Amino acid sequence: MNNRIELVSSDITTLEVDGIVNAANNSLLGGGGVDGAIHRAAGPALLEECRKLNGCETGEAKITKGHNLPAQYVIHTVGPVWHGGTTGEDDLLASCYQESFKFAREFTLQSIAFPAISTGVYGFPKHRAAHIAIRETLKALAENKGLARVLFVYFNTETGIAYEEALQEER
Ligand code: AR6
Repeated sequence: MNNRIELVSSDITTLEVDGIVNAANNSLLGGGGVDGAIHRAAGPALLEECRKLNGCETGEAKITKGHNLPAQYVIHTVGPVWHGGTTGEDDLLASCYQESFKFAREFTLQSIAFPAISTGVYGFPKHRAAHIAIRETLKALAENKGLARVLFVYFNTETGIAYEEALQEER
């Protein structure tokens, strides 16, 4: 299954995949980080579509079209803010991946790219988050044979190393 997982150093908005995942906030109306980059690249029609979604709970996900992005769809998920790990952060982050993979199956996506959800402004420790991401992905890949490629996109070296280590350890 590991040969269906790719680690990519890139700007997620440039990827030609069926779906990209956005690390959004509860309003779904844009923000900084990867969320801001996705809204800039997709154009104002993405924000218009997001306005109709009435926000999103932490740990859940909603889907929109990709608009001006090369990706056909954007799955918006809201990761937990890190509060030290005792307020359900691990389960909420796992849920972000599970809910995103549900859309991947429902929309028969063959390729999906994830940013390192919650590990930027929201402060989730990178290694811990990478383990959760890889673990949930291995489960999803076992259940969804139509999903050919799962890309983990990293924007800093530390995140890339965290994914590599998690892949070695979870395999
Ligand atoms: N492509 C790929 N990864 C990126 C990109 C990009 N273009 N830009 C940033 N990253 P963050 P969070 C990486 O803070 O922690 C927003 O304001 C970044 O280096 O974007 O879930 C939302 O509206 C980091 O590794 O997301 C929320 O309010 C990772 O993406 C809040 O931030 C996630 O960092 C969500 O915080």
